[in-house]
Amino acid sequence: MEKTPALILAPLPDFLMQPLLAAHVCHDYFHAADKAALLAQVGGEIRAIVMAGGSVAPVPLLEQLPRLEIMSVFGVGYDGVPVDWCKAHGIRVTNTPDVLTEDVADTASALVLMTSRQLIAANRFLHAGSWLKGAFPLAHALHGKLAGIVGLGRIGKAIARRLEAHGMRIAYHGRTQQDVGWEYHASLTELARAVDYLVVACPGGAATKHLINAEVLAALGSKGTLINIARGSVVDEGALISALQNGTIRGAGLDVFENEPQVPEALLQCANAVLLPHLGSGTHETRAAMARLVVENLAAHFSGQPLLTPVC
Ligand code: 8YV
Repeated sequence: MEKTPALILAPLPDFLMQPLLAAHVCHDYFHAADKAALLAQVGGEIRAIVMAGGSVAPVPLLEQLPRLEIMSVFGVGYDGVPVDWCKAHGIRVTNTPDVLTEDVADTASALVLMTSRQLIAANRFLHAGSWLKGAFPLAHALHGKLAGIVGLGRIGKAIARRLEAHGMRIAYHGRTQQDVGWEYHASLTELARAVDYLVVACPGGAATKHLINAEVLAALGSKGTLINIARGSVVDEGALISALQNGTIRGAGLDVFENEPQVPEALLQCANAVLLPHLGSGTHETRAAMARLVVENLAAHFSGQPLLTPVC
């Protein structure tokens, strides 16, 4: 079968690039020194785009790809894809749901544990030889505490189940109340006021940009901790830094940032923040399953079969 031309918008791992190269003529837009020249040269041929969860495909770029048929996202979050524009132009979009749910939920519950029990600081304390001089300070228990999930989708529910196993009570906020046993808060600020841990698990994009703002952080309060495994865009990072610096909130556990991989120096300096380099889905097993979905969705499309995990 003839290889279809594809545009690669993100740095992708080898185990994904190999099968992509076997089926497509891949043009590396991400690493191209002269992106405009690359588009001028091959834009007219491109029939597929492959991108990551955090990457963005702006409309002006897509407008230069008149033969584009499908965009395959190596990630569950497709906030970087202009989905309405794709629908209007008959362009299919796929993502990688479900296969990463458990790993991302593990990361969220690890951040809850690391922030509550001060595990990162405790590790540093021991490596520094400080145990010989005295005991590590007491931390905070999880059992009996209230966790508020923002966005009770598949990942949000998997996080809630894990936190229940730690003896926590669960509440949630989202657009609609769901048929679950957990307490619903129609107001995000009220949820923040009620909980000890506010865990962000909603999609990114314009609809949720800076949902967690100064007002929500003030409501979370000095005994509250913010956890974010969703998208950096959901949290007003400037307001979060101020809240961490001033003790408006007790701490934060973050896997995602507004401008990755750039993390503001002021945030790096916050001792009350546990920071991870967007590794929520970063296991061999899950990334391999995600890569398979990317490749199989493209193969299904170009052989006229139904898509495995369509967004539209
Ligand atoms: C990945 C993600 O880190 O699924 C998502 O939306 O952001 C992550 O799982 C990313 O897509 C892989 O580069």
